[in-house]
Amino acid sequence: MTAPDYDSVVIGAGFSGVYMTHKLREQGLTTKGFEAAPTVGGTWYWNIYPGARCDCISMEYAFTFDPEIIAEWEWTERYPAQPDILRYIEFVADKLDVKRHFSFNTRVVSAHFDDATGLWSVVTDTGETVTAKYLITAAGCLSTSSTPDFPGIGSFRGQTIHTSAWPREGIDFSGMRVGVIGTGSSGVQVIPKVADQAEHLTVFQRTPAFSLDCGNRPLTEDEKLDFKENIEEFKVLSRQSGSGQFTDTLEVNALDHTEEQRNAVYEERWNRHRAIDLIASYPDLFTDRAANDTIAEFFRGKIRDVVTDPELAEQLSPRDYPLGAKRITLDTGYFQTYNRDNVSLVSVKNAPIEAITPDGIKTADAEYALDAIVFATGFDAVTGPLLSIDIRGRDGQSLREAWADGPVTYLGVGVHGFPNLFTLTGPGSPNVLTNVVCAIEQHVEWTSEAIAHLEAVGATAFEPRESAAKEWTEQAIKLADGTLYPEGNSWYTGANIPGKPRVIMSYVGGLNLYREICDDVAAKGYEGFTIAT
Ligand code: NA7
Repeated sequence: MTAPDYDSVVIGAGFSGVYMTHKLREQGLTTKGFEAAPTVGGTWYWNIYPGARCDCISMEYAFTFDPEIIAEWEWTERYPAQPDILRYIEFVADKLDVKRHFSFNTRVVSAHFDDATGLWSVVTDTGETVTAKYLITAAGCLSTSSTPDFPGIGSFRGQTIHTSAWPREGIDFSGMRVGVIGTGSSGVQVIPKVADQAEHLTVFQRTPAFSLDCGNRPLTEDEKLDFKENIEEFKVLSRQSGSGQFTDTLEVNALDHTEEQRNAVYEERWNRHRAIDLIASYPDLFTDRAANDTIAEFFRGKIRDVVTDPELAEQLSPRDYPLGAKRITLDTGYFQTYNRDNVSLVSVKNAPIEAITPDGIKTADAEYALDAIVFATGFDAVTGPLLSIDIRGRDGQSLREAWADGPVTYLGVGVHGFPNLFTLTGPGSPNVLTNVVCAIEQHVEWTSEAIAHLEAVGATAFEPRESAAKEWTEQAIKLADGTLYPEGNSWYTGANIPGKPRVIMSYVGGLNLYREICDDVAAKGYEGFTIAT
């Protein structure tokens, strides 16, 4: 075998790339990392729009593998804001001393498997080419932004900004007429902040959000101490949970409770300010639409409590998809924003945006003059970051062609025909349907153990059997079909990107079960994979 430049290449320096690089080095492998940004952080480097905040509780959105990191880092708020998370990843990367393995400001443009040498050849936009035995994508799930291809988009005379590409020097909207397109997590967070500054804000809403007041607040000293003292118990509980966030579910179905009982349950959980506690209240909430309607109506009631104009409250109320089929957003004063005199809502569901004009936005029934447009229009999630790289496996087969009808993976981490490729948080793994940091820890640890095994047995190539990948993917789709996910036009199913195959992007069976399956596969000598020596 020709000697590679490195044992492994890692693409991306977010949570997964940082931890993966550390693990590989720990096991004595040479590793080269590439990262498009000037430093670590990944998604949390780019998403600096005002109000950007995680929707997992800070202590849960953190690594658990290193006692020193746990002991030395202190979160300040219950829900961490973007600057805190970026500081955290910087802290972890410095602590593990992994930055020196990365070339920053460097984007990988292609990665081709060479059948003759059995190595990956990785080319960057800075003209660098390196070879490696293992290719590990740590490219994130929400790192390829999506801006709809509105006619005339380039003609607008004012400023256009996507939430994930916010200027680092910030923007002052004072005195401006601003339009925000999109009311997903990013829109719901940025809208109150823009409203605080702009002369007038017009929100263009296609689908209303189920949003939960996150009740953010500083952490108490007791909470911080409790977490550190009970970290082992915390780890066990979060690993036992399907979502990487411990919660409790009643042992009775929602429809077996009276309306009064249900509302008491929902109210108590609403006040916990944690989305998982609400959606997991009853076992049937996400499998039975009638059960789901009960909690959806509870959320709509919360909107009516806040929004003073009943007509506006109704316009802001989601009605045509189940709660949870699109991400439940966490907000700070989102619905209150619509009580302001300088904010108006335009529903573009029935009168869609037809064009961007030099002066603003034209919908099917009106024109809106604007000085700036914010696109809170989301991401080509999960597969987008992988398919934006020209990845080619055996016989020159491209990943884009292989996934033309939707991604096919084994365990979300391996792709048939792409030897020695590991796709961290890839499609078909629990990725974004769990606390992603927990999912990352599990994927990185499983991958590093797999690589250790391959090195120990002197393997040259490791890849899933075609049948195993097909079966896994079919099962993942079947599992999702038993839930309400397919009923939401969301990025969970690729439905937000025109032309993207509509298929669930994640394994919905829970991180706990998924972990067991992965461990079992490993224990059985990597059942479902072929190992060539
Ligand atoms: P999302 O959740 O995909 O939200 C995008 C929003 O943009 C959503 O409200 C879309 O409406 C809207 N959108 C997209 N295209 C259009 C067009 N053409 N016209 C009008 N409105 C449009 O992305 P986010 O960035 O908010 O959140 C992504 C994840 O990041 C989030 O879930 C967290 O995990 C972090 P639609 O719902 O498609 O009708």
